Amino acid sequence: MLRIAIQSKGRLNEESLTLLQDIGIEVDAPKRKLLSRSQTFPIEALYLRDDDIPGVVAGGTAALGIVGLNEVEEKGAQVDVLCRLGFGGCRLSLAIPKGETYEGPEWFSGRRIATSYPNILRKFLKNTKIDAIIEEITGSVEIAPAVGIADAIFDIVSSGSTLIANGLKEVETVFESEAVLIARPGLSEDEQALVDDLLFRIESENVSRGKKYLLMNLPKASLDEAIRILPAMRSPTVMPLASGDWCSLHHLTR
Ligand code: PRT
Ligand code: ZN
Repeated sequence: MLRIAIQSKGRLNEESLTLLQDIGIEVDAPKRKLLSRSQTFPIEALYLRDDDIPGVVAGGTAALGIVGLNEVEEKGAQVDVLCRLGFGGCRLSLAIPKGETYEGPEWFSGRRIATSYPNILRKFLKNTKIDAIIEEITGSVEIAPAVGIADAIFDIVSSGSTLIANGLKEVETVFESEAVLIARPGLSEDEQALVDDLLFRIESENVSRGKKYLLMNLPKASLDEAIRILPAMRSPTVMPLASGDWCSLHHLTR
């Protein structure tokens, strides 16, 4: 039996559950219980705050977790990132008041930067040899410059509209993130077999997501033309029909 840590509420919760559902794994939503065993796969979901997921997986309480790569990086957790999941896309960026002139990272020298991601920021400042002051705050980071807590911020950006609404502009993208599946290193043979099954299902789901199954019966004489016209139809499946000069063409397409 595998235990998988999932965000209990927040931006990744719904899509994490949808992903599991899409690959045939039903678990109860976190409203009812914080630990929910699936009836369709030997797995149980453990619902947690996203900040706790990397540590719980690294520490072995859960074999797997679904969490933003930003959290894995920030916590420096010793986990294996098995695959990117294609949702929860965002970036960690530096932003400054929109009226400021920006010519490069030297702008940040001696300035105060508010963030909930001090470790990723510290690494960036070290690599760019910038000496700035990190003001660690846990929420409402975007408001920090306006209220005088900091000169700039380092925070998650997705559409960018929160920055604009707070009179800020994005000047450096430091880290690109999305939801990832993580695993505790050194899984047992049985656990690894289940994880391989899960990864196979996720991969199949990714391949088919957003695609359509095309089925077309047509005269054999028109087959070459159909393959030429139809999008990305490199190698369709062609099956004979009872009527000898007709065939059936099947293909997965976008
Ligand atoms: O309660 P818990 O601790 O579990 O949740 P949380 O509040 O810490 O995290 P949550 O649910 O907000 O986000 C979970 C994860 O979603 C993050 O760690 C990221 O990996 C991912 N993600 C994707 C985002 C965003 N997009 C995002 N836009 N996390 C936060 N935001 C914030 C951003 O900071 C900004 O304040 O949303 C706001 C709007 O962004 P714009 O740029 O679209 O305006
Ligand atoms: Zn959190």
